[in-house]
Amino acid sequence: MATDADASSPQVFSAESYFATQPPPPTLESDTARVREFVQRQVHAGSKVVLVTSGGTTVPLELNVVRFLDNFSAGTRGATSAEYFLKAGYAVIFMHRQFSLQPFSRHYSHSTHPFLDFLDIEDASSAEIAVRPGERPQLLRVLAAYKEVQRAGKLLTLTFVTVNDYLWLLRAVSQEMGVLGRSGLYYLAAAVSDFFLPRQKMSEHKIQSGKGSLHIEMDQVPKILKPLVAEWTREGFIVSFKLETDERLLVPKARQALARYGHQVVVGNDLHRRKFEVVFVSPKPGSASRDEVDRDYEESWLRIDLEKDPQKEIEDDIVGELLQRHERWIQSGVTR
Ligand code: 9Z3
Repeated sequence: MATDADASSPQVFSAESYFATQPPPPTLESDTARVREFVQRQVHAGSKVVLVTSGGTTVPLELNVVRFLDNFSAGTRGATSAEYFLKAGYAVIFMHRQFSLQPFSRHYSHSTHPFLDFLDIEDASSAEIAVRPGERPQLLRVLAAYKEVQRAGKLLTLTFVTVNDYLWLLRAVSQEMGVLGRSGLYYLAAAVSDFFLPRQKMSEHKIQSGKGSLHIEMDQVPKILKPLVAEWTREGFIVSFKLETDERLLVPKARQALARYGHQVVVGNDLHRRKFEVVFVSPKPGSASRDEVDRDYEESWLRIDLEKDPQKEIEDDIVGELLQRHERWIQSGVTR
């Protein structure tokens, strides 16, 4: 086991050795205090709480970071799902990559629906600006839902950028959510890097060109679901996402994740089909002991027809399905 990362040897980081050697983000303490306060308030209100993680993570290559690795995720799945959870009455901890999409404001993102395009200047001298009539019904719907969520204090937003920020924050949030017991739901839709460069191996300054090529050996990010399920939040209902580009791998990889970590659901999605098709993979009822490696699994596919209904968002149905499963989980009172 790696206990102390040095500059040369390849490391196999367990979660434990990771947190012992990689530094926490500076905002961790204040973020944790906000989460604690939010969770307490929801416990008093008797609300169910979902943690939604969303967006990609970066992997910096230098300490004075000029370059980093990133991935494609815009945070659509997470931001959209958060809205449906809020609509269903859940309190939402929305943990997202800085500048990725957010609930409500996502409807007016700069690329899909820039807000300057639906405003008119009525009278420049008195700064009178009006929303175009055709845009009003949707804006009213989005704005009303947003204001209501703000009024009720049901949405807490946390930000990460690097995979290191993400890991520290996920640990802190899930530990704080432990008090929720079975009312806590984890919806882990962020696209998390599998590889990272430990601090001890990073060059301090900008990597110089001139050698003709660049070789970087990265270490594997520890499998964070393992301690999440087994230690940090033992009663929560945990849904992880599995992304593949070869659809044939989705179900086997999802089963493998369930066998390894013993959580409740893996939602599998193919990169190119994720807007209209996902698969839910879970242990068969009755084989739910989380310690058994040999459980039976079942899968169910969810598909929507975007040609028939272009406005439909698959997250509506993903969340709908998970609400039912979470409720059954609460009712079953299974202790793990
Ligand atoms: C997902 O699979 C999400 O559904 C997407 C959403 C990232 C595809 P967008 O942000 O995309 O709406 O554009 N997230 C999980 C991906 C992931 O990193 N999963 C890990 C893995 O596959 C396990 S936690 O190993």
